[in-house]
Amino acid sequence: MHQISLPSLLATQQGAVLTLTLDRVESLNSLTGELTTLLLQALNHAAAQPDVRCVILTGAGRAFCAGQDLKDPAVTADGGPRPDLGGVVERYYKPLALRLHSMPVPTLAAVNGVAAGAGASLALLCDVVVAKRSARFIQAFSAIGLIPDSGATWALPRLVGRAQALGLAIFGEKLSAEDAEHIGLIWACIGDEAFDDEVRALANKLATLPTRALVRTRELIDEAGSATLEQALDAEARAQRELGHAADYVEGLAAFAHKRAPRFSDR
Ligand code: T3D
Repeated sequence: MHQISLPSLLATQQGAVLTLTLDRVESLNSLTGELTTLLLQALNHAAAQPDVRCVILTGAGRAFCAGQDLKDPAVTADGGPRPDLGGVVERYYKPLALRLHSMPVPTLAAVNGVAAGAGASLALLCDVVVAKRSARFIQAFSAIGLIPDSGATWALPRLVGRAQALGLAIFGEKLSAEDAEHIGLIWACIGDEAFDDEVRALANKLATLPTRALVRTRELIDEAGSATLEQALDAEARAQRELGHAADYVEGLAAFAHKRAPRFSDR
């Protein structure tokens, strides 16, 4: 096991799985400019490592992430000039959201506790989202007079449809992990006791699957949301052509023929 501890972010690699743990426990892992920058750097680094085949995003302590640190001077007025929140979004959240959503490996959000505001947005940009039964999702933005950001206006309606997306965003109520699974916001709600083991098993599974095909699958499903059927079919043909020439397909066929587990290696 390889571990790097940075202020507010912990990076641990076990085999092909990199776990990035938000670590500002005293403020429920809320996000500062420093933490979002460290997370972006860690994701960029992971994207360039051929031995990383899955990234887990999780939180230390009892929370996943409470969103923007509302005590950070960058976003508080404190009697001075009003902060430029658009600038904060453009500088920190936009690059982070784009990086997370375009990782060349599968991403797994392990929502260990409350995920609020931008914390929930980041989780929902991961490929697979699982949550502890005791965790809660909160679109906390409307309570402070803001709109859902960090990709939430894009991800929410895609995940749960317009009616649920608007309801969640407008009322900002706590949504249980069980209900989040029920409405299709997340992949699975997992009992608290089994959570760590099941997250590890899921991540190990993701790391053994054909990385490049998984990433193409994410891209095609997201693009298809705003494509015609014909455009989607064309995009599928292009991707299938590429993957048909890749090593993982040869390996998949060989494994099938010899009745053994495949050992995928493409990135
Ligand atoms: O602003 C911009 O740049 C634009 C971008 C915005 C993106 C966003 O994310 S906006 C949304 C920001 N997040 C929130 O509004 C959530 C605020 N937090 C809460 O509503 C609650 O803390 C929770 C529902 C998440 C959890 O409640 P609970 O009762 O379990 O814990 P708590 O007692 O409220 O919080 C524990 C401590 O964490 C507490 O500190 P203290 O009093 O013990 O010293 C609390 O102040 C701190 N904390 C929680 N959330 C934040 C925070 N500190 C700073 N920023 C936070 N977001």
